[in-house]
Amino acid sequence: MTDATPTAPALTELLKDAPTNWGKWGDDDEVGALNYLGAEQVLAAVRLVSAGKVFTLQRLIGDPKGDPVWPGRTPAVRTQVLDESDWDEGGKGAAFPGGLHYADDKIDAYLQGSTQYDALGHLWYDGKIWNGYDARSTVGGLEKASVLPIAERGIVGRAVLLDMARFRGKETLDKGETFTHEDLEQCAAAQGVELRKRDILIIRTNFLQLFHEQGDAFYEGFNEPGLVYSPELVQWFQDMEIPNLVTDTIANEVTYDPNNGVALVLHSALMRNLGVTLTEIADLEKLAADCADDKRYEFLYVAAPLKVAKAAGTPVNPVVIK
Ligand code: UVW
Repeated sequence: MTDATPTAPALTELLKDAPTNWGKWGDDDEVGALNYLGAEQVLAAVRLVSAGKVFTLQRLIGDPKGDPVWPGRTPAVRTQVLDESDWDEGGKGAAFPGGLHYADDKIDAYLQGSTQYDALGHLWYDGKIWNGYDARSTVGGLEKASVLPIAERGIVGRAVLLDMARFRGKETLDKGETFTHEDLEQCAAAQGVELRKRDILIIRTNFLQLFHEQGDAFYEGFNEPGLVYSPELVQWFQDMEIPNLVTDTIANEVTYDPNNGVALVLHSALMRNLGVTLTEIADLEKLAADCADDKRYEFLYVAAPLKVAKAAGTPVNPVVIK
């Protein structure tokens, strides 16, 4: 994947005055803005549960219709290692006392190849990752700000769904379509939900529906829709103390900023600089349909990313409870 605009400014220049939270939670912090989610936030979120409705937000791994991944990554491959045929005559199935047979399988997958949490050290510029750690600490596996401390902590809080596709009256947002924090506020107002400090933001674009509809053409001129960088938007995330941004796109934001051509500016401004955790490729369709139905866009959100040592990201099946 190449930069769409050769004249795009360097991130060091674009973000030279941007806020950071480096050091805010100590010199050894590895979970960033998740520090905003304390016992008070957990208890307030639990009190939102009233209907007993449960939604899981992970996309299917090994979807027969294909798994959408970031260009250059490959979808997961699941391999059957053992099944009943291994106990056919001459098969490799072991003869267990009592006659036990079993099935085994394995998976070869990008840790960022499905619904996932990014580690805060997943992406950087200027030789420094989250909290100012040296980017050389990523060599051979993340020694600092890997996804493990995030997985060990878990994520629980009040989340709000912002259904940008429905708000704009569209089945899906378009390639490269952008929106701002002001659009998020207008969407929340139209949905009748209050955005509060320390909310987990879940944004629906339904863009990945086009992956299934368009086949290979989906990747031509790849440019996902999403939030677009501005200093005001970054300040809004900072003032709102947003701990976690969850989207149904592969990379959480418009891929190429239409104002300057820079790729994934918000990964740098929000994740590297503010420590906001990013959750990508969520499946929001059932949840969004239910919210449109019961008009309740706030709920308890719980996520337990897998614990993988030194990893830059890890799969997750977040759970929403209304
Ligand atoms: C990149 O940052 C390249 O990928 P993602 O955040 O989508 O895993």
